[in-house]
Amino acid sequence: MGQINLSISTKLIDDIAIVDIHNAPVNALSKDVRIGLMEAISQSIKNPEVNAILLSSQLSIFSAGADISEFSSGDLTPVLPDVLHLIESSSKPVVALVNGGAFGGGLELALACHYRVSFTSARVGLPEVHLGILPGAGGTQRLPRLVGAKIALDMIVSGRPNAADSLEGLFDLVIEHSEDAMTEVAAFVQSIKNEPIPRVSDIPLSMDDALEQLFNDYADNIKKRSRGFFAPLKCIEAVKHGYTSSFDDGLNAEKALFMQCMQTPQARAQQYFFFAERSASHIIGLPKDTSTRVIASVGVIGAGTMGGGIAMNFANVGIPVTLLEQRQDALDKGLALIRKNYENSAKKGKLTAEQVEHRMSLLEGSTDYDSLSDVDLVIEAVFEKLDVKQAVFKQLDKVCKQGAILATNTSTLDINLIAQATDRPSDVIGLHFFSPANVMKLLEVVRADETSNDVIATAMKLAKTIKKVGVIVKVCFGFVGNRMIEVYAREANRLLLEGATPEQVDKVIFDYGFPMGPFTMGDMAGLDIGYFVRESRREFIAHDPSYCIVADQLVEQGRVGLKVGKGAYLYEQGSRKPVPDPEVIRIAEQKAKELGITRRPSDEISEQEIIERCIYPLVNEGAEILAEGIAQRASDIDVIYVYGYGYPVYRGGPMQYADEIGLSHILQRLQHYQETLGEYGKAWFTPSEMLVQLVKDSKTFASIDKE
Ligand code: 3H9
Repeated sequence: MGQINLSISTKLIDDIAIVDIHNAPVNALSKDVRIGLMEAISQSIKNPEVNAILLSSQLSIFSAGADISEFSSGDLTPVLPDVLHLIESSSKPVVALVNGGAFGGGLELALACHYRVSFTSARVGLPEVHLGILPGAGGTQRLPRLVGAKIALDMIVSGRPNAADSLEGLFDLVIEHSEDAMTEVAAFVQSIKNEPIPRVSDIPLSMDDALEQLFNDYADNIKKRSRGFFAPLKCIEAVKHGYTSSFDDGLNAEKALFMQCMQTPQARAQQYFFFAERSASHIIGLPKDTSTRVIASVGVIGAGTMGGGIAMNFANVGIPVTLLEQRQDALDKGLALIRKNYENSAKKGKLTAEQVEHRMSLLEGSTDYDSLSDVDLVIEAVFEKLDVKQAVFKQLDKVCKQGAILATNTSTLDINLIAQATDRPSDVIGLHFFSPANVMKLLEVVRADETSNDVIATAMKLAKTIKKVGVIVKVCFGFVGNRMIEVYAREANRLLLEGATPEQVDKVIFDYGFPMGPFTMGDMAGLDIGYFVRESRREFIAHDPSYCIVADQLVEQGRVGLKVGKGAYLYEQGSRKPVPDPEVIRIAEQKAKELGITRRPSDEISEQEIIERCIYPLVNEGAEILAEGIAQRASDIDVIYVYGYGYPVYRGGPMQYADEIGLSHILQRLQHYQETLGEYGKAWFTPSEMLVQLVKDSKTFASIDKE
């Protein structure tokens, strides 16, 4: 007994061997842990003084499962299923003490033990599906034997964690985490040590008509809900195997399906994204011990859709908000809209009536700037015009207390110029929320030249508090997300002039995995929004007379999208379903003629060309953004694209997608369009120098992120 290796230690208490895992921060089941567990269990089985084994954790989490960073390394021996086999076949009873979270392989480890005890506070789940894989250490075979097919499918296919005490059949004992807890656990182990050893794999499973129906319905539903994803259907297949074959055959089927998933680009992308999301919170050059400011109250200026959505984020986590508007009627309208949103959530069963009232009670309306004198943070969400925002910040500088953070929700403007309207530019930062602000997970945190470190650290921490993913970026037109979306929208619009139809482009982009194509998205957001942005920078796009010219024409005709029933599509009264409109094609034909652009029949514009024209320029712009240091890393750009723009996570984001299909291919296709699209190609398809250099050096975006 003693220290087996750095991650595993054992001690003998009476006749119970306690095997402790200690692999901070989350007890990932890394190689060292697997080796140590095998050694500790084998020793305990051989030791005549041991009558039972208690597997526990020295951290507040039981285990986050397999070490995801090892998946790409190749050397996975001893493999986790072998460790679990040793535990399950042990001649002495093994009890898992699930003291905190048990996820993926962590839960599978507990499932292979003969008994499971948990604290009521523990949460457990099999989140492998979010990594593009399925549970590969027996989870698809053992979990259904304890909780039944329906709950097992729900857990494995959704990947969502559950409270340990909500899962009947999974635990033999669930106890409060009190001072006496360990005495209770010890008594439990003593009570079972001489009992015949129960093994989950011995529980029989068999198929019947009702189960067959359940599996079929589940698969039909998932095909729609998880469009484009490979792993969810494989999860169902693996669980189903358990009902039609022996335990060992089921394990073999699980292993084969696990390997099949693991080898897909989706698994690579989703595992990459897991780490991308976590890296985003690490800010290069920001000392770890940077202090943060307390944000106990917030002011939001502008009670429109954006301001209201922003305010809801804070009310949702119990932070009081003062919502400021110029006029009482606008304020009343804004507050009524927020109430309606909350009541809609209540109707769907997501909130109780009391929660709605509590959240509304945290929102106080005001038309007086002085009411912001004591708040810790102000976020303005007023009209997107520099002089309007500067006037707001001048006013804030006068009324806000010292130490308050002054934030702008601008999506395109120069925050340095906004900060200069105050005498405290170090307190000014951009907090760019994405619409609908109470729903979208992304928060672009924009550091201006003089923003202080503690303001940045506070903003990043705040993002977590309001359950957003904060990504730090620097100031440039549109920051990262909107700067790149300009490129994508430009190209989609140009394709219209060349002969494609809105529904054709939208279908290709939808099939690629986005929730909707650029024309549907434009109509939903309002075509006037993009128009205002273009109006603010006509001089920068003047060299391309074709630039979004159809969209401009639509706006000038009042066709600003869904809200007026027509934009790039038509909408019947009360319907959100886009209906193709020949008038849009006519406008495109006429504009193409005026500009001397040769049109092609739409069926001569291939799906591949649409992808290359819309997605590859995103990659090129991303490379420019990296070269300019606007984003810290390529993976931050991907996080922005997945959480802010609905880029399919199973492709990892534009930069990971580019790495996956090869940067030299991207470069070669950009050069192709640069050469074949005449003046237009020369204007917009010049490859970024960074991309050219990466190809020359045989590097990838991921490789430079690691440098
Ligand atoms: C699996 O088990 C496969 C098996 O079925 C079959 C095998 C044969 N590996 O999220 P946090 C790191 S697949 C490696 O910020 P939190 C993370 O990167 C696995 N590293 O903390 C971060 O590092 P850094 C199935 C991991 O408290 C640090 O730990 N399991 C792993 O907000 C803290 O993480 C999962 O998918 C890992 N498994 O949340 C669970 N997990 O500080 C994945 C975390 O350098 N993990 N790290 O940025 C989670 O969901 C969350 O991390 C957890 C804690 C809820 C556990």
